[in-house]
Amino acid sequence: MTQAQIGVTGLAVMGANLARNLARHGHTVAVHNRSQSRTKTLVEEHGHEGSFVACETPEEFVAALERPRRVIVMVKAGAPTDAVIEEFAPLLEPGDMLVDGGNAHFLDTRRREAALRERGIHFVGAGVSGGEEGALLGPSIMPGGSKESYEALGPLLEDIAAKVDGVPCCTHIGPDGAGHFVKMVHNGIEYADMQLIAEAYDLLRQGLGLSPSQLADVFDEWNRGELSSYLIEITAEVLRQVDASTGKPLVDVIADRAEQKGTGRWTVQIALDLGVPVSGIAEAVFARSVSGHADLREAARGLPGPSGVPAGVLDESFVEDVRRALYASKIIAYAQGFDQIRAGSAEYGWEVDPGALATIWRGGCIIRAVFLDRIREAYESETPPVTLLTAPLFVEALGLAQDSWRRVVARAAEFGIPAPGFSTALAYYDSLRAERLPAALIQGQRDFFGAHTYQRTDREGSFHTLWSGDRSEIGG
Ligand code: NBP
Repeated sequence: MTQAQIGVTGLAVMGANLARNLARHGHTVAVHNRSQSRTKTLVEEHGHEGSFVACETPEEFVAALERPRRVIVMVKAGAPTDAVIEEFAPLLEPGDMLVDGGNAHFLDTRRREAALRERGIHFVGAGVSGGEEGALLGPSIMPGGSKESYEALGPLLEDIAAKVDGVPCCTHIGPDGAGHFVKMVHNGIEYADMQLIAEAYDLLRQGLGLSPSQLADVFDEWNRGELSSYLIEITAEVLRQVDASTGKPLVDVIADRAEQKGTGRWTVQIALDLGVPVSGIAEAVFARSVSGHADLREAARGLPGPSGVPAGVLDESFVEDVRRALYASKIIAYAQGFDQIRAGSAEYGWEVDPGALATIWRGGCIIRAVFLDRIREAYESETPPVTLLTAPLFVEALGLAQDSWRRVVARAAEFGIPAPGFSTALAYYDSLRAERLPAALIQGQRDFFGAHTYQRTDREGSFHTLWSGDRSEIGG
């Protein structure tokens, strides 16, 4: 029987496309799926693309693999992944590698990695981004797990990953759950980026009355500059699409309720646990949540507010204002995401290299953008910034954008156009650059009702004012 270099179990759209990608790159791939029909279909329809070994049972699949075995699991995240691990682990031997390419929660990955390590099996939680097309043509791959496993897996994964300037969009991220953690934050950043683009669209549509096809032209134009990215590119395509049954722009017949699959929510939950302010990502998750609350929206529709944008108040210059505001807000969202990665890396001892991460996000994944090159440069400079906001390139960009940014947020408030992403990004920027924050007053309030104490600006120590006594201060 032919020995396969690697195997893929779970042949729905992602697994099938990854298997085809591996086969197209000259690797012999063992393929297996719980329901055999998927295996059969894959080999019947795409068998000519490379060398596949179709396996009906887990035993047959494991026997078809050269040692140490490399098994990619591409099944639904959660209980199905545990079920597959339970099924395959007893058939594997020490030194074998089990790769979970699904969207697992990184804490599940840590648990699974620890359990399999006891049995001598390398468990690799690998984030895979790029959707089904990416899986087939070149995704961005974020593998965690042991360094040793990456030595055996890396060459194959780098082979099938997207390439930018000849550099594969795949690198070893760090131990245990590091790969799935960065994939989670990647998706959180994706939420923020999409929300900001949606706000830009809404501001220009409501503010200037531009049609979807005119807006498609605007996004096409923006895609030629510093905003150039996959998300801007597809935004233009979606806006240009006309609905076949009504003849209206498709965007006007799509229900305005955005869905979320969970990774954005996880990003915010974990950020709260780590104490990292990812307000841009949080606003994006909440904005989707608001859109889905039909009952609240129905009840509140018609509440008092400005009725639209008066004619002639805004002119063409608003387009450039919105573009700059979008770029500045995007810098904030990415800076916050990278802060969360730094915090997670410190908490779990992963030593994630942010420059390497920016490098592998330049291609293959949903947030791929020219902009990631700027982030890579910032982190690879001799003095990497504490926050991306202080990298010289971004200091300059934010400086150039800020007048526009403030005008756009003010106009949005004035005309009653919701722009939570733009607003929160600007508030974060102003908070970080502020000399003093009103947190001092909050500390005073906390000390008043809960004797929580406060620190002083002029002396070391903890202090408390005797609020219900003579109001003298104690402590030091
Ligand atoms: P799905 O997430 O829809 O999962 C379907 C696969 O899981 C089928 O192969 C199914 O087998 C298998 N499966 C299930 Br469900 N329960 C199982 C069990 N108890 N034992 C064995 N197999 C089981 O597939 P997908 O959309 O291709 O995504 C695969 C993974 O990749 C997911 O974790 C997803 O979150 C992640 N991901 C998806 C995308 C994307 O764009 N779709 C992007 C990035 C990552 P069956 O055929 O026998 O029912």
